[in-house]
Amino acid sequence: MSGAGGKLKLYFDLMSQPSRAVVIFARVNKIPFQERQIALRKLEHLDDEFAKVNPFKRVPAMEDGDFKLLESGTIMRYLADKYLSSEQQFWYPKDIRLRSKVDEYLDWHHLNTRMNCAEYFRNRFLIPLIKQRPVDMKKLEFFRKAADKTLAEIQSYFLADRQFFLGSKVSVADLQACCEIAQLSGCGIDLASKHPELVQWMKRVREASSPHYDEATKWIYSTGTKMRHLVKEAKFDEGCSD
Ligand SMILES: N[C@@H](CCC(=O)N[C@@H](CS)C(=O)NCC(=O)O)C(=O)O
Repeated sequence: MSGAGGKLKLYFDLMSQPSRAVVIFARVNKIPFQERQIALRKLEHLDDEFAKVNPFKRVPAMEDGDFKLLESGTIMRYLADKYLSSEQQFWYPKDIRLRSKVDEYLDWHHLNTRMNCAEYFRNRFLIPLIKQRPVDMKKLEFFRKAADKTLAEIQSYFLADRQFFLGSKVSVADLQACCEIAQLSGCGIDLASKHPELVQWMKRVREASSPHYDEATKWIYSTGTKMRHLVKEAKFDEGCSD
């Protein structure tokens, strides 16, 4: 029922990894919300009007009546507690141990998956295209290695040999992680050769969030392919082996 009435408003851009997680989560769980698309490429996040919702000028953001909230992980947890039925509660379980495991990942996410994967993406594609200059290989190599380590840690610690982080059921932690990592695979970065189990897990997260995962993620696959092509065409990627 996204786009319909109701007092819940989500501000997002589907090109943004944390925005995608929030929107997919709300749509999969049929939480009614009004869409407020904020186009980053048009710098709409810098508008004064949006600053009234998020003074830090970032997406996603949420308004539920007169209550405003920032941070994708926090927004998903708020929505889960407020809107999910007991059958849907597995996304953010009430059980204190399971819930703490979701929180553990969501805290870890920012300085690991988010920082390393997003910086890898920015240095490999976004910065060369915006600044019209070759990839800074030293920086790229730093974040490529850091992202690789992060992915290995997700595999060995958070996923281990389970289907999802919590076991047999998907949670907001899987979705948050997967949306960030998809930014890399959307740009043609090969994850399968080094992290085959992670790729299988991403498929499971996608299936558990179907069809909304694909709908929300298709943009990064089409734009990512285009970005890779433009960086290559401009010969900004000389020395890149990914
Ligand atoms: N920790 C925040 C990150 C939000 C964020 O960095 N959003 C980016 C898009 S992915 C943004 O709005 N960037 C605009 C800017 O920094 O100017 C969350 O998880 O919600």
